[in-house]
Amino acid sequence: MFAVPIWAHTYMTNVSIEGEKLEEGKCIVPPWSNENFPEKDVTSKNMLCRSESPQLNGGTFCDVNAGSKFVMHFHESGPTDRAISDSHKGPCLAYMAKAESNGDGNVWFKIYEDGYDASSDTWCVDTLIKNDGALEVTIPADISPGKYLLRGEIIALHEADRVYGEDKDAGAEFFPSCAMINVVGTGTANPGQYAIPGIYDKNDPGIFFNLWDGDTNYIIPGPAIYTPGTAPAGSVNTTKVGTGPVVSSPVVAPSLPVNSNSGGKSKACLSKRHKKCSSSSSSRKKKRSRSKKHQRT
Ligand SMILES: [Cu+2]
Repeated sequence: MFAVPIWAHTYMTNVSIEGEKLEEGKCIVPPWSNENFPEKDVTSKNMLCRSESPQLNGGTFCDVNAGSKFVMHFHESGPTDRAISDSHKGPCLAYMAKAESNGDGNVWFKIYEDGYDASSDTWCVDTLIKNDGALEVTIPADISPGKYLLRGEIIALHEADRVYGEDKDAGAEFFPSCAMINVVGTGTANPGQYAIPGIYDKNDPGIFFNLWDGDTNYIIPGPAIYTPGTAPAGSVNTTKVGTGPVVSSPVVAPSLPVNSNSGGKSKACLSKRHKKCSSSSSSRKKKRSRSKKHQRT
């Protein structure tokens, strides 16, 4: 048998620019250990790009035109694998930040979100699976050119009916992955006022959410999507608004040691509770009947 990890979840394997799919891993910040484990602690630095300190040095930034479409491909264990287990219902989101920040400070802005459509009982994850893992976003047309991190994120809610920390499996699963892009254009806007970690709280209604109780009103977590034309022009670090402290450049990335103590993470899907991660037909069937509750309002 192939050594496919049974704890497989999802991560960004490829990107497509102007319809061309690039080779695996190109212009993507690697996950912290070539793995696809979820992060569950919204205060962890791993929330950034599933890497405590994104290793941008030596990486390639791909040119992307402002205003153009950009596709992030998410797969479970590699580019040809399925996108994600269909048990992992939840929203998809995307954020950007100037790469010079290394992702640190109040530098992020949201560019995309897709949650739950009650009329069709469709989660973004359902759409993602239908699209074979392709998540398409539009790069805001008015942002200033330069290097950015583009953080795509899938959130799975199958364990989100308990707050993170309540028991060892409790909490939503976060699957952030970051692309590295060089935005080409003539824009002057410099949005970016939110910190990651910092955008989410474990008690947010879109993070502490019972997928199984028929609640059709899902509130996507995080800040509002950036509206082009609303950000200040000029320096990112001197004119932005925000509730947190303004971060001055240059921002030095913390040189934290690789966290080998992944604790509950690596065990999460090995536990009985996390059989929801498995793709056995019985578990799928159970999921389907449970999710039908969404249709009873
Ligand atoms: Cu999972």
